[in-house]
Amino acid sequence: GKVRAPTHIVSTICDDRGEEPTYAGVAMSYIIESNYGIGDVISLLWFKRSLPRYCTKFIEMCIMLCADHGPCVSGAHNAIVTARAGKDLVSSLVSGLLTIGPRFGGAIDDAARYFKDAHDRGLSPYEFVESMKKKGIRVPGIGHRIKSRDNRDKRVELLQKYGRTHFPAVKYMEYAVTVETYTLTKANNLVMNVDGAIGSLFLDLLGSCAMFTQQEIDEIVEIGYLNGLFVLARSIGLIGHTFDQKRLKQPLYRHPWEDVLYTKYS
Ligand code: Q5B
Repeated sequence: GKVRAPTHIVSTICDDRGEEPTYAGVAMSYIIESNYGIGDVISLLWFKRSLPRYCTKFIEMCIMLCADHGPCVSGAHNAIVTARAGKDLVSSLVSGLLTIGPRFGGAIDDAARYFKDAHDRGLSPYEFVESMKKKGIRVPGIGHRIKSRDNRDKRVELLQKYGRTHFPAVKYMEYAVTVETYTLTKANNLVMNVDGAIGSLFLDLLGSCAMFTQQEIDEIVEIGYLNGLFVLARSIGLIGHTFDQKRLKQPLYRHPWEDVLYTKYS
């Protein structure tokens, strides 16, 4: 009989061998003719299934709301400095992307992990936050440099409103709200941030749309899919900042001496 040569790569999301590529088995022409959006494409390529419209709209909201947050944030700053050093688009983009991590934009997966664990173990906000403090870990999804109790993050409000209106259940997001209520007793800027809103609401999406088994949810949270939403979204803004600097023909950036404390002591 025929002997199948062993393959070096196993791949399950996109098949390009036929007349047209398929995303998780769905043909490209069907995707276009059925008016699929970017949320549908993400659900096919990342989650390998077609999610209901309220879920794909939520994914699209995350992408739109996180696309940019001005020139002063870590990622945009890096992309701007790199573009002004005369580097190309890809270099400017990746230099911005490399700042995404536990403090900036990349706290979504950890927010989902910690909120899920604390909620499922029945910890009160006090028990959860104080146990994190004892371990010396900042609560992912909580805190912002410029947002505060009196200057709420509109993106968080829009996401919460969408979840409360369209999701069958929002227990993780409501738990995160109770955590925020507690952290706000400690400092005014310990609000739920956009990472916390997306992390907690995505848990609710996964748990309540009846499209994922518990094992699949645990795997998504463990692998860490959700920072991908911020990475993808913010790439749009970082590319925009790069074009902006080049269009404006901005010169090489040099940080002013006046803004550096030169000292021998720390
Ligand atoms: N404290 C975000 O800190 C920030 C605490 C906390 C308990 C916390 C901090 C943090 C968790 C990571 C997170 C996503 C670094 C943020 C984003 C996208 C963005 C960005 C943009 C965009 C801000 C002062 C005191 C200390 C700390 C305590 C702070 N956070 N305690 N849990 N979570 N959060 N990141 O203001 O006693 O003095 O030692 O790490 O979720 O990235 O727009 O800019 O779209 O681009 O610099 O929105 O919260 O304050 O670090 O000096 O802390 O507060 O322990 O207490 P800050 P720090 P103490 S959204």
